[in-house]
Amino acid sequence: MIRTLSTRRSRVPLAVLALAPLALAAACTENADPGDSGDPRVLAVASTADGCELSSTEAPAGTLTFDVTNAGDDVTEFYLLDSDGLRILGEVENVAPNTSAKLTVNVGAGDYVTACKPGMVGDGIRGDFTVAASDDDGSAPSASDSELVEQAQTNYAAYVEDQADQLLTGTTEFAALVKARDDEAARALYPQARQHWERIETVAESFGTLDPEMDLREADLEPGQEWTGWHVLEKDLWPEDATDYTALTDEQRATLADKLVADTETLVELVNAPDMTYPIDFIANGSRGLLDEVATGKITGEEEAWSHTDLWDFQANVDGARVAYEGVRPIVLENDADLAAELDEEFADLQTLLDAQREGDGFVSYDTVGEDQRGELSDAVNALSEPLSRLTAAVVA
Ligand SMILES: [Cu+2]
Repeated sequence: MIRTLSTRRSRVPLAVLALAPLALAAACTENADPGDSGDPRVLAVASTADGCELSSTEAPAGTLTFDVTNAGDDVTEFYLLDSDGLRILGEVENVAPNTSAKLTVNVGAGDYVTACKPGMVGDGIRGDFTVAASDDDGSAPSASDSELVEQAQTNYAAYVEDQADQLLTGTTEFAALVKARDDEAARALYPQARQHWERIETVAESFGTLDPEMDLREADLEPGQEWTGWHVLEKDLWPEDATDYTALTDEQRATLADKLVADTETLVELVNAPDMTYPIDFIANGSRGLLDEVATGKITGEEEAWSHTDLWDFQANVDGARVAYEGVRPIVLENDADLAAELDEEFADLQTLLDAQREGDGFVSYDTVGEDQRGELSDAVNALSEPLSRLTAAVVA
């Protein structure tokens, strides 16, 4: 694993993290000042404690400039994300109160999501953004290879931070439910909170013991090793299939839940370290690594042995693999366009099979997925795995 990491300094004190507001629903509205130039590709963004207002929520394709003004009391960030809210196309960080900063990004026609993150923690205040087709297709023909690499690395670091922030929000909420013995709500939140972990699992794995402390499965416990993390609580929330199981005491639950939150805070600190970078080959290898996670842990149903929420993890690993791939795709397009076409197709095929297993806002229980369907999923993972194994060579070429 290649990573650069020096100080463990967080940008915000942990006490502030614990108080981060849950700002999910506020939407961007169109009542901010219009861009002063009258240019439809220049958008004004007003970030406040609980708002993220754009002068317009649509623009023509091409080079867009977001002029972000921070009218709140906390340092803020602004992101432009893909329509699924995962992959970051561009971001500005560290916008101090009463200052402004510009994000310039080439954007093609399509649906996107904008987000302001006052306090630089939590889920952010998200809204929809539409880019209409124009005579400019939003590609950046002049970008050199080194610029594409630089951009992919910056955007990937921002994606990891964003997922870690959302993981902390979800984990904090989950821990509180576990401690309060609100088991029904904890069971509902468990797979949702964990998807942010599974999307960046290969990054978490690069941080020494953090991964086993947070995500170790009972079957992988070594003699004498203490079992902590998500899956101990999973078993206590779904003890139905366990034999001779002794439920956790209130105190045991509290200790485990508090440790899970503390470990997540550590993860957030690590990924927010100012000089944390992910080299381009780390990103490409991470894409394949996440797909390997699917092949070894999710297809078999080993990851969520008690909750059977494996398909959520499956989807999250695939999300993470796809985001990493799409981030480096402009480089692949230049170096090996056939490989890009093959990967696009295999990712789409696998997604079609996963979509067939959706139920409500999630997925069916994995113990109801028959051998035939598991076999189909496994074949699609293998079909994607082969071209994905050639990704790193294509981006460092
Ligand atoms: Cu996992």
